Amino acid sequence: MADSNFRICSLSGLKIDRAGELLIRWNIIAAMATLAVGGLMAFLVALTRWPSVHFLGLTNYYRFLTLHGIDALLAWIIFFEIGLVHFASTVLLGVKSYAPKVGWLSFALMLIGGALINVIVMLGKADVMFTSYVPLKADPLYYLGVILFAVGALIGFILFFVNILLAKKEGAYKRSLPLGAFGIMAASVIGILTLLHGAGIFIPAFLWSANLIPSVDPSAYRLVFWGLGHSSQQINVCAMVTVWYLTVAFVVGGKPVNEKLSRTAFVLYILFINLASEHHLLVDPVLSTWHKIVNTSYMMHLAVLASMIHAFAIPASIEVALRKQGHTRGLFEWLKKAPWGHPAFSAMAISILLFGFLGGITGVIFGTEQFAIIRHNTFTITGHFHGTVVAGTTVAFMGFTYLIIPYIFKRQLIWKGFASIQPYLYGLGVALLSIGMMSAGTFGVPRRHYDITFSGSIFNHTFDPTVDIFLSLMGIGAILAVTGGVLYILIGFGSIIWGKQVE
Ligand code: HEM
Ligand SMILES: [Cu+2]
Repeated sequence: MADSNFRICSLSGLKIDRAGELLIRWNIIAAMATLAVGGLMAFLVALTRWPSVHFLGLTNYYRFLTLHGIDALLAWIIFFEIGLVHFASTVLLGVKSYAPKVGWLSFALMLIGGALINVIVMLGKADVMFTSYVPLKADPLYYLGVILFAVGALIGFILFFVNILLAKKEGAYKRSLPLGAFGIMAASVIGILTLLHGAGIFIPAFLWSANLIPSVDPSAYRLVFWGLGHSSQQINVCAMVTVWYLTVAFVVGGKPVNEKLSRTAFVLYILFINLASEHHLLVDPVLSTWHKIVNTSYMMHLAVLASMIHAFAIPASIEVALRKQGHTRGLFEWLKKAPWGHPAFSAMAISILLFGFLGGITGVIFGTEQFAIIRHNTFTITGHFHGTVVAGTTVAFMGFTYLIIPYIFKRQLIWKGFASIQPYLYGLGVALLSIGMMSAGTFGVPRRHYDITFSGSIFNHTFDPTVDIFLSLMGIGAILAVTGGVLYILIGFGSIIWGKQVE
């Protein structure tokens, strides 16, 4: 292996392999492109849910909602995570990418699968939303697209293990992986389990839609689907928490205060999260109460414990690092002197705060059987997961993009002023969006319904007028968040194309 393929990054000191670097770049580029599409769809859907605007008609609403779920939740997040897989298993360890061709195969399958899904949905052949619950039926090519995308991602996660094992043989690390790579390892373990569930359910659905098998049992579909749908949220949490640790390390030089504890917390995610997937099925009459309670009232709390550990460990490591830099006056000088204008740092802090308060706490509440019964399928749940996967994961990934554009793309950020306000703008927008949705849901406003004023439907009653205030709050939040999202896309692509070259 020729060492000439490596370069040393002048900003971070990282030893970067050319082949690994290209894989990271293209996965991040694909992630940003799909977020742009997902964000546009979000805007149209949000304007429709805002009764005073009520933008789209029935068909387009469901079509664009399907695409929003697919592009934002599946494509943006997973492309970014595969970028992180390459980053953690090559750059963080200072080794080369051992099988770049396999990395490109994974990328190509994800790209083809993702494009296929987008085309089929836009053609109106799959208005089934990202959950595609049977017996809703889409064109076979839709399921094929999901399968191709999932197989690509599966190969990407498997490649992580190939890389770290060969790196160990080469002596890149001694006993255990550095924490950043350990977190992505946890994400990859969950990723592989998750995607196997995906195959377990999308292959039968594909065969059924191609008329090769007569039916798929709806309750079996729902159970196995959430083995994919929920567990993949834990890939997101692992990746997000890892990004928090990496950001603290790169921006303020912070080290975890108790590395063993942080590692244990990642292991808790692996052990318990899949079991906690049943919160999606708490109102499902098919499963027994015993089963549901063991999963969501016991297993879930062990996964939540892990998040609590990280939520205390990371701010503590920031405090220790900043105090070491001399910010020791009083209790909070370190907090005041933190680099709030650095978009990677502020995004990380906003992500921790909003994930904790909007996503985490609400998740524990609505994941208990009694509350799930009241809130299931209301807008409250949509508010909850925009608190986790948008205010948490998406904000963290946006911050990480700003961090690695200079390291990996060798470009300086353009529009530094806009970049430093972008996380605040997006975070504020998503917070209002999430709070507006959750509050409206409290009054019974359903999710996935394009017109709650529509009489003659099952909602043939008038909602409490307060609902209008909350849905307007959501709409205003959506406008702010979309503005922040557009800024992210412009700064991201603009920097990659026009940013000043880093030595
Ligand atoms: C500008 C940012 C965003 C806005 C304004 C927004 C807005 C919305 C709205 C209004 C809905 C409609 C729900 C309904 O009618 O039931 C929705 C659904 C959803 N959003 Fe977002 N969203 C944003 C970003 C994201 C991101 C980044 C993700 C994923 C990482 C995401 C994931 C989802 C999912 C999974 C659904 C559910 C789709 C379904 O029920 O089938 N959103 N969003
Ligand atoms: Cu879940």
